[in-house]
This record gives sequence, structure tokens and C-alpha cells, in this order.
Amino acid sequence: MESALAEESRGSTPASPAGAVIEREEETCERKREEQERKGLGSEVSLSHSNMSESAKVHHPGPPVKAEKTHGSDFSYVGIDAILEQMRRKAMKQGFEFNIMIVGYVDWSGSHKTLQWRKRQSGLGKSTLMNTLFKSKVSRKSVQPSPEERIPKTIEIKSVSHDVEEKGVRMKLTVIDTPGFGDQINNENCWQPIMKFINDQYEAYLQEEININRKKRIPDSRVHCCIYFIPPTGHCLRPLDVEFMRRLSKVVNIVPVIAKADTLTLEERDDFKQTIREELRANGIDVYPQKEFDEDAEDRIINDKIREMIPFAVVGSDQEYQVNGKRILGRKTKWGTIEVENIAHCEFAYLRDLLIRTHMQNIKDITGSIHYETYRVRRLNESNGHFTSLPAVEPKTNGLPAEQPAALQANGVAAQHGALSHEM
Ligand SMILES: Nc1nc2c(ncn2[C@@H]2O[C@H](COP(=O)(O)OP(=O)(O)O)[C@@H](O)[C@H]2O)c(=O)[nH]1
Ligand SMILES: [Mg+2]
Repeated sequence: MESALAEESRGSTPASPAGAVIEREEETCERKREEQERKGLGSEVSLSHSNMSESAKVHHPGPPVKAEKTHGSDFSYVGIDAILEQMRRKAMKQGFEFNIMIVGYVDWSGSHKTLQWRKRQSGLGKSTLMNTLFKSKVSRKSVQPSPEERIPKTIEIKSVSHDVEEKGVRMKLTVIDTPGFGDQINNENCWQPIMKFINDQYEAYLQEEININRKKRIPDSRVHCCIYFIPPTGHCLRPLDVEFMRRLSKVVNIVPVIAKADTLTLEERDDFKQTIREELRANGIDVYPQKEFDEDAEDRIINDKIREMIPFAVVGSDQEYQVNGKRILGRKTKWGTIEVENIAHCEFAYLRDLLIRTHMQNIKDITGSIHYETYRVRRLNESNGHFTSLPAVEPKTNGLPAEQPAALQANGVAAQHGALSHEM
């Protein structure tokens, strides 16, 4: 799929998230190269990242002339900082994965709500927001459902992957949609299929990890972040919102947002945000960025600011308009155009920055080092003593790799996820 992001990297549109970062990194590297040349380190050091033989040149005890040149003005310089450039190039080559889940529901329980009303209230703007975030058609357009499909009977979990590229940085973005959540007559335990899906991805990862014949890179289908959409009622969280976030925040990074915030006045918005923050606190719901995982004082200052703003009141749109000669994503109304990326209009830009520009790596790190780790420890403790009996680590007598465990559904789910994930 040709993404808008890829197009943007060639076009004249303003630099977008990853692009901005890469540009900064390139500037830094350029500066570093210039500095090294000034210091007399020459191009050999700057080439050291290109491949092993080149880097070997740098460390190989060369002729005295070379050594003198290298150590010319700064004898103590070793070149350790070049690792950053090596890492950058490796990351560019490998690309990376980011998996976002979107959850939220409109309360249709009142019997006076007609099908027509429900149709109008079709959603909270989850798919639209994904398109707004990644400026391309990453989430399937909501199609008009047939009458019998209008009220899903069960929660479906739909996972769609996209290869997005920007300035040479490749990302496999997977959006996991959960239509049907909260739509049933009895919503008791309706968070369970979502919890199961998240755990299934951890299980799939674990099975790959403990396999004797491991893949060089384990495919990462773990849910890095779950955006929970709260309808703009201005009242308070509904019991299911609390139940979902209370349970799920223990296994995944939850980012709550107020959907369709253009329907609230500024005052209503601020009051609603305040109420939600208090309710989250009162119910012991620890949403992302979790205080206990701040790494240092600097982290704490930055994250405290984010925590004071959560939940972000967002507006989504995949419609482009021309405002003051600039192309913008917005919602045109009788009284003007809401510019989604304008912080005077809504808080979409803060959400985008958190998810993409400033905290994406941290979101992935917390998934791996906290949520997955908790799952892994629990799972391995459970199977303690029987560990070798897990089929995944038992090589077959003919020397071929063991089959994946049939009893543990995880790999089956992963395969299904993989198959689903490229349907576009
Ligand atoms: N007022 C308003 N409408 C929105 C917003 N985002 C999406 N919509 C509209 O809400 C409807 C449902 O959006 P959709 O993204 O399909 O919702 P989903 O079912 O949650 O995925 C569509 O008509 C969108 O144009 C928003 O921020 N504000
Ligand atoms: Mg949708």
C-alpha cells in the first residue's frame, strides 16, 4: 500500500513526525562528522559505521602516520559516540513495529434510541483518529452496515497492518480495532476477549523466545498501546469504562482520550477532563505514562506535564482543507473549520506527539520490560518444573525443529493475526 507518509516524504508537505526526528539526527551526525574532521579524525572514523571491514580499519593498529593523524588534536578521543550512528543505520535497515489497539463504545442501551439514531451515532471516531494520526488510510473506512449487522453480536478483533515509510524509516503499523465492545445486551466481562487477545500476543512472543530454533527477529504482535475512547458526555466515566481500564491497565499501556471533543465547550471540556482524572485516581487506574516507570527526574518533569493533561480531548478528521494557504486536516462547520492539529482548537497534537514523536520508543519499552515481563514471569512460574515438557523446546529425534505447541493456542492466534493483518 502506498502510504501518504511515503508520499509526503517525497512531496513538499511539512516534515512529519519521524521525518523531523531523522532530520535532527542527520543534522547531529553531520555536525559530528564536521567536528571529527576538525579534530583531524578524517573520514575513516565517520565511515566506521558503514560495514565491519570499514570499522575494522579504524581499530586496526595502522601505520604510525595514521595514528598521529587520528590522535592529532584530541588524543583522548576514541570514537565511542559513533555507535549511535551504527544504531541508527541498523534501525533504518530493520524498520520497526508499532501496534495500536482502539477501544471505546457509545451507550445504546436506552430503548428509545432508534436504529436511525444509532446509525448517526455510529462511532466515536476511532477509525478517523487513526487516519488523522498517520495521515493515510490506515484504518478501514467505516462502511454503512446492513440493518442486521448494525449491532454486532460479539466483539470482533480486527487487526490491519500497514507499511508506512517516511524519510527512509520504515514502520509496520498495526491497528487493532475492537468493534462490538460494549454493544451487547449483557456487557459483563466484555473486556475478556480483548484481554485474551493481548495475552495471546504475549504468549506467541514467549513461544518464539523459548524456541530452540529462534527466529533472528521475533515478530512483535504485542499490543504496545491501547487508546481508550471516552464519549464526550461531560458527565463521568461509565462503569464499563472504569472496569475496562482498571483491568487492562495492568497488562497494556492505556491512553484515554475524549472523543469528538468539538462537541464540548471549553469549560465542559476542562471540567470533564478533571472529573476523569479524579475518577481514574479514585479507582486506582494507572494509565500511560505510569508514574512508577519514570526513569529519572527529567522523565518525571516531562511526564508529570502529560499526566496533568490526560485525557486528551481530541478531534479527528481525514478531510483536507486549505486554510490561509496551508493544507490542513479539519472539520468544516457552518461557523468555521476546526483544525485538528491546531492546539488552540483541540488536543490532538499532544496525543500525536506522545504516541509518535516523543514517547513511541518508551511505549514499546514499557510493553517489553513491564507488561510482557510480568506475563512471562507468571507464565514460566506456572509451568515451572514442566518447562522442558513444553513442546516448543523439545527437538524432534530426527533433528528437525519441534512443532509449535498445539495446546497453547497462542501461535494459532498469531498465525490468524498475521493472516488477518494484511487484509486491505
Ligand atoms: N464531530 C466529530 N465527528 C467525528 C470526529 N471523528 C469522527 N467523526 C465522525 O463520526 C463518525 C464515526 O467515525 P468513525 O471513525 O467511523 O468511528 P468508529 O466507529 O469509532 O471507528 C463519522 O461520521 C466521522 O466523520 C470528531 O472528532 N468530531
Ligand atoms: Mg471504526
